[in-house]
Amino acid sequence: MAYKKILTVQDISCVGQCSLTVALPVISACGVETCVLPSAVLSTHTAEFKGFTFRDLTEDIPSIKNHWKSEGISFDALYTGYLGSTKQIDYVLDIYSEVCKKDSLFIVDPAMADNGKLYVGFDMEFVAAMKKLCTKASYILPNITEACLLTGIPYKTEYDRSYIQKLISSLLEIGCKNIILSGVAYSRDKMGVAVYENGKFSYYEHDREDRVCHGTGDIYASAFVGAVVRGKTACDAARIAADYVVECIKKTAEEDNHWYGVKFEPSLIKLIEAVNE
Ligand code: PXL
Repeated sequence: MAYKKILTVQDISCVGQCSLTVALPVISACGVETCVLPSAVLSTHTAEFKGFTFRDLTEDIPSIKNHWKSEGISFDALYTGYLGSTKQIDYVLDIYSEVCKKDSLFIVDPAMADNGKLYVGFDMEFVAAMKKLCTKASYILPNITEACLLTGIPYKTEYDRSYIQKLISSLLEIGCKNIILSGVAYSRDKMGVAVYENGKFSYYEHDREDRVCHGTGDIYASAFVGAVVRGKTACDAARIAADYVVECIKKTAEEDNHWYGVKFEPSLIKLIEAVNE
């Protein structure tokens, strides 16, 4: 197996089982060297915690990148998650052109919204910048809310296949390449992911867990990245990531008051097995 080195750029939420505290263990478990660039440090994530601290690290990014350049460091893949400002998006583009290899994969999770709403602290200017980033990526991993914001299509909670096709074709029209659209449910007891890769469309469906957990998007994206960097097709990586998230939600649901995140650690062994199959 070729040993791959990835760079992931996203925040550190010290408590909350999301962003870098998920990406680092999950991608490493997939057998991929995981280098990190923290976009900000927060005491917790911003969903439901009150009074969190936020240290923006935007101005550290250019000097970190320049040091890597002077050391001749480069990456086989770049994966971005939650970014703290529009300026960071421009800096990420510099990183991609200056310290990634020519054929590096570029995976963007446009982590900025869910359930029809932008996360605290984001606005439409940020959405416009994220749209630009998405058009440069090899793969994007939006949920339905994010796909709506990127395309201007109104958000719906009930829809049919033609709505999902429309979201995907609009993402292609704005210049996105390969699309992994998560949280696509055509019935009450099922959940799924719609994948568009190299002109082919597929849909992976699995049982829906009743429990809603914060942070499943980050776990999903990190497992997808680990699997795809290990050479799986987008379709297989999407299935592996979805099955892993279902396991993590089941573990989380064993306890009533684990409200701020997903217990992703106990099922890492299953992810490792799936990625190495
Ligand atoms: O899970 C996405 C995420 C990442 N980082 C921070 C967040 C969120 C979602 O709320 O607040 C800081």
